[in-house]
Amino acid sequence: MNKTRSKIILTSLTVIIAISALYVTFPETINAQLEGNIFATHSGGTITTTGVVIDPVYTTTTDPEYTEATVEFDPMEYLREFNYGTVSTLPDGTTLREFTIIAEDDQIMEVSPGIFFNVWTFNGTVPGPTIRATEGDIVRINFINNGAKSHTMHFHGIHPAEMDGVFEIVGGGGGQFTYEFEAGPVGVHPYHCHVMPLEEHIVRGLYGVFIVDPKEGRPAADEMVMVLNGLDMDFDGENNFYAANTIPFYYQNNPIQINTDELVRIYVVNMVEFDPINNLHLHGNLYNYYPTGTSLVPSTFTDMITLSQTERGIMEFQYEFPGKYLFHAHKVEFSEKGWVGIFQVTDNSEDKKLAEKIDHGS
Ligand SMILES: [Cu+2]
Repeated sequence: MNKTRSKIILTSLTVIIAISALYVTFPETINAQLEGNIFATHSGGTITTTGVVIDPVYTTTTDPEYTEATVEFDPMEYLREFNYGTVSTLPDGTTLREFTIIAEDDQIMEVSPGIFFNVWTFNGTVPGPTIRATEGDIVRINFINNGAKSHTMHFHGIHPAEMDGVFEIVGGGGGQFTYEFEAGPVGVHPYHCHVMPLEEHIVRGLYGVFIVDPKEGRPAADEMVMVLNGLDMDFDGENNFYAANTIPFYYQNNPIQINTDELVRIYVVNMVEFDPINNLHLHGNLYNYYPTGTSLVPSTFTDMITLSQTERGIMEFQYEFPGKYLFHAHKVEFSEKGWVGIFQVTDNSEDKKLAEKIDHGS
């Protein structure tokens, strides 16, 4: 017992002496570390901190010019942005839609004021771009992996085994793979990286939405995409923030503008990892819900759906009364940690009547 104690004391003394010797030898290095590190902020400014850095491999720099790896992401833009690809017609008359998707795994995103997170991205954002095609189109994805780690693109849907993005690992540093398949079935599907450890490759941000429209189309609507996601800031296998489209509280602080008596269609995909379920409650209204969007007939008329990982569907509704309406996870922990937003409903029927009058010259 006494022997062990003296060993501990001796070891501690050795460590203290070693550190002191280091300070005498390299005082400048240690002082430089106390000066703090500089971060580029979302608004283009910089902050300096000596605080704990969440991911020291990627987030520290003393170069004030450092902005290259900073993610610029606007949830309001993402909400209604659909990518139809470069369109051409194949000799047999089929529509070909080509997309280039580039994976990176060293980007910094300011997910909340002053809170930086090392995200992994498809085309520079989390989620990646919303890829959209019509049933029967040929979708060709030119995938380039500019990350340091291996990645793939795994689409949910129907396609040949070698297009599944699981066994054909694409190496970092410029590895390439071309995914090509017929778009189907009709609906809303996730795509995500499928390299192990899968949980990490997903939770860091390598996912997005793939919409397959029916040939006959859907009725005209104000269309949006909402990816329900979470951020595990301290890598303990639990989410610290939740959101619709990545930035906690974004649509509460920046309400989504919609109109009375106008059909709203939301493609919603749950990508929350770690927590087994998520849900979505709409205030002052109910919505028609189409699970996975595969049927053109809704399965239910409700104000609440429950979704497990990668479960998704299409919501359709319209508001009769103008005003502010919340939408949020009814799992209150999630809404209080960021997964909450507001629809600002405007009655523009008078404007519409006026516009019609002008159109008819009366
Ligand atoms: Cu990956």
